[in-house]
Amino acid sequence: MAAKQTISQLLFFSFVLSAVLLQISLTFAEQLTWDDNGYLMYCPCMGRFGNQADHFLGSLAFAKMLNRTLVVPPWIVYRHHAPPYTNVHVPYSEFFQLGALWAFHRVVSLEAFMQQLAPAHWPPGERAAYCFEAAAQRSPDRKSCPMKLSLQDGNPFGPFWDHVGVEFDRSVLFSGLSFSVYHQHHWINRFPPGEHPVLALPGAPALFPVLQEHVGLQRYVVWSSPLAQQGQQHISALLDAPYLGIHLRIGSDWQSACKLLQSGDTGPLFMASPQCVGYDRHTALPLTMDMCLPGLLEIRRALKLWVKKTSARSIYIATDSESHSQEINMLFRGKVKVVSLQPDSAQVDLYILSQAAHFIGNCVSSFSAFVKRDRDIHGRPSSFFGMDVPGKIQARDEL
Ligand code: GFB
Repeated sequence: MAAKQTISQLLFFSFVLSAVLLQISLTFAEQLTWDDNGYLMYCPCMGRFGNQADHFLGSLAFAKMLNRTLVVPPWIVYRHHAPPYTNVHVPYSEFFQLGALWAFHRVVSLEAFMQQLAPAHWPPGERAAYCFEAAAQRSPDRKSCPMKLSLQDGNPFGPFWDHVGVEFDRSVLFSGLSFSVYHQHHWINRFPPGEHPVLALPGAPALFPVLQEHVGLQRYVVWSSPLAQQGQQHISALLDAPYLGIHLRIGSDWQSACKLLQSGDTGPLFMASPQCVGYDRHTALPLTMDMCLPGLLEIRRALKLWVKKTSARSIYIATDSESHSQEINMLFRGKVKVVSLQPDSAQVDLYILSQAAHFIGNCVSSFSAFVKRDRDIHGRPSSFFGMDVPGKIQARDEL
């Protein structure tokens, strides 16, 4: 009888709690009011997750610099190898907490903006696209921003704006501006929010790789609870602590990219490499082939070193290609548990790597760079293949 009463009390409390939470979320949704300081909107149309994340940090800084609310885009996930065999637009909040960004600057998700604000404040007929004059040269009339480009090469631009039902009505071209703080006042004077409420850009207003002064913004990119829960479940079920996390970026596209390094066509600053060689071209450490495309010899060497140093009991392998689990298993003769989940969602790999006792990443990969930044924020150590002691890069947050 008493147990029955406790259960019904629990059910009642959980019902009340759900009602309160629902009310809070409805109130929050209703509270979305127009920001007279204007909005900044862009398509994360370059590269995959790591590239998009680098661009996101720069765009967040740019929105703050212009004092405009950032319209946070969904992540573009390219699912061309598996169902649904097309681009998937994943809301920011599926992977990370939108609310955590507020500690730095005002944000709204693109989805909420379109649902709640656009109908009254950015209706069809009043949607201007903004781009560099040089970019407009790519459009047939050379006067329009190539927001969707042509049907043949329109991916991911067309599908992105189509996904939120946006057609652009006119274009505003500019030149002689950059996204750096040097042009802050030029932007503000050229585009006052009263006349230009929504600055919609074809790409991120940011550089790749992320600038050194924006690396620290990673602290506002906080895992969503469902994603973290999912990752934690895998960690508890599969891995014995302490575990080592490694990122093997060795697939065919990467092999082609690293060939450029081998042929001497790049300097040490190549894609995400400033994260380990330094940001200054003049003082950058050398970038070796082992750092870009580690062979089995280097993978074995680094693993032996770090398993010993950290007394690791498991190794988690995240990879875009083969995991080399068998070879790694043989190396430790079964004394260290070797796990490679190869999950459907790359973010599960990122999360598991972010929680490891030690992480060995790929210096040139922005996928690894995301993990490294996340770990730095939490004081967790990382190294790279081909570089056991990374150059000291200060994660400055000067904003
Ligand atoms: O993240 P990303 O920009 O990093 O692109 P890079 C690599 C993508 O490959 C990831 C998959 O977003 C994932 O979808 N991937 C790579 C992985 N490593 C792993 C892994 O360990 N686990 C899982 N689950 N997936 C750049 C690209 O890649 O490489 C550029 O963004 C270009 O477009 C260049 O292709 C050559 O910086 O490594």
